[in-house]
Amino acid sequence: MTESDVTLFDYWRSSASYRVRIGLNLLGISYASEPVDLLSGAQRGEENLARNPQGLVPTLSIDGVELTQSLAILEYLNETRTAEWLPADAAGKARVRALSYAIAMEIHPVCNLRVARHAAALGGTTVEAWMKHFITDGLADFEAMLSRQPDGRFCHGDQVTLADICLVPQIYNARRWGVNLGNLARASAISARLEEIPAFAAAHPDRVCPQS
Ligand SMILES: N[C@@H](CCC(=O)N[C@@H](CS)C(=O)NCC(=O)O)C(=O)O
Repeated sequence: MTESDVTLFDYWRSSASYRVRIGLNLLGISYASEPVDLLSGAQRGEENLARNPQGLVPTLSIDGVELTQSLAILEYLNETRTAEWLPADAAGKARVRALSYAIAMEIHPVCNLRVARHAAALGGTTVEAWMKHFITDGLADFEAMLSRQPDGRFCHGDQVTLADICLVPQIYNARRWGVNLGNLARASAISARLEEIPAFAAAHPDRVCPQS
């Protein structure tokens, strides 16, 4: 599918941006990438605040609108394109959303770099120890949620869903912070399968990292 005027304002290492890159790739939507350099604080600059009042990435400009919040963006794409990232049945939909939220609304906000840096500045922890602690706990909960349903190729059966789009960036982050994934048999196996899908592989931070 060729679409014109699609721009993703993102940062290569941002897991919320990584989710949206996966979604766009899965749909075959080609887009221009406009990096917002989180290290230099560009997210709090006037230009980014005008498109993303929370001073965050990602923002997706598509169909003449500017969308923020990665899950809202993915749900928009799911509704306006043929994505089928949510099962048709209400219970399945609720389960996929619950798995997605367990990552995007439980692990991610606590492990945002600014939160971890603030905690470390208050004393008694380091950024690395903070990340390891909350990612380990959060992924253990995720594994327990997965194990309540029969095994499938992916998080919910054999079709890629929103939960899978959340899982892969979270596993990337876990590796980045040296989290032991040894107890996450199902999540690790699912992530390994997903990482082989070209749309997921092409969204990997190392593949989109701007060359200096
Ligand atoms: N819930 C938001 C989270 C967005 C978010 O936290 N983005 C991070 C990068 S992953 C960010 O922009 N951080 C910049 C900062 O904290 O200053 C979403 O899913 O889009």
